[in-house]
Amino acid sequence: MTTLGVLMMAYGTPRNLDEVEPYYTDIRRGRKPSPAELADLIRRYEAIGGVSPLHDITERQARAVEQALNARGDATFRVYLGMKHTEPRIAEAVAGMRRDGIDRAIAVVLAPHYSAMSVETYHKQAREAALDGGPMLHCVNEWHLEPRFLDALAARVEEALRQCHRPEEAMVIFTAHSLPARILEMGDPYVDQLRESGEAVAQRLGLVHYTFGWQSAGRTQEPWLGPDLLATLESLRAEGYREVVVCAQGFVADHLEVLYDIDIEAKHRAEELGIRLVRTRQMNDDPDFVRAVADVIEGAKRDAGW
Ligand code: FEC
Repeated sequence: MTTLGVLMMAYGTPRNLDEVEPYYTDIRRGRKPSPAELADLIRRYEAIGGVSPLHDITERQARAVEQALNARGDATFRVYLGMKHTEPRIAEAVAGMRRDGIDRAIAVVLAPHYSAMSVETYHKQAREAALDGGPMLHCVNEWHLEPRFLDALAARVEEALRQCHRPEEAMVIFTAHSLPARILEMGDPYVDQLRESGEAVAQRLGLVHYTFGWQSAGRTQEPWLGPDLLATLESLRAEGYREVVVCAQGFVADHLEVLYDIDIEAKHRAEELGIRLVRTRQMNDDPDFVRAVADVIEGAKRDAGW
């Protein structure tokens, strides 16, 4: 049986506080942050314990998905991990496949919803790295409607609602990373896809009270998609809501944007407003999520005719 490569791509995170500056510079495409911007980001990492757990979680996700795929027995898969902003880089993962004689690979990003400003930037790096000698890549653009992913989201929302005093009166807010508002003029599918997965979860659970919110907008001059989660909390309070469930459906792991932006910043604002905020459990390397990603990869293999 020949081995099929899986290029699993994720955001990456600094492994210690000294790595925050080069990381931030990379995110800003080579522009160094100002001392104040850097200090603010370091402060946020310190608030979650100094480092983000994202790197460990991503590695566990990759190992678990490889095991799950190979346990199915239809083909042999080898997963290579490539990060957008830290080591091991996407290009290194592609070079590793070449060295190991892998000639075909499924490329998948650990982010379910497609945008030209997110998922496409990973694929671009992967395609450029593969130009020089392969492997041949089959890129998965989106997988936000993968049934087992929706089931996993629904199970987590249901679990969070059970922690509410009055679940039937709580508002569920589906959040995702904001992006510059100019994606709307570009005809980008990101916003629609977030609605689709949120609606699908709401339908599975028969939710009456649910809405959408944006989080973690970048600190740049241009307008970003809104309303921000903090503003959403304020309007919900004005409408009389006292309990909310925040489901960060655009992220699949615990990391800074969840552990700081929701667990510290949004919870603090909610408390000030007299709202109880319950966050849904992230996917991490939970078996139900691992199965969902394995399904995505098997589906892509079929689509590619491999
Ligand atoms: O735990 C960690 O250390 C890393 C968490 C992390 C994840 C993540 C995911 C996404 N981002 C997306 C878009 C942008 C855009 C900009 C931007 C900026 C930052 C900064 C940090 C950061 N992001 Fe991120 N993002 C994570 C962390 N992100 C830190 C810089 C400081 C700040 O603004 O807070 C703006 C770039 C610019 O300035 O030009 C745009 C999107 C995702 C979700 C999809 C994915 O995972 O790729 C979209 C995790």
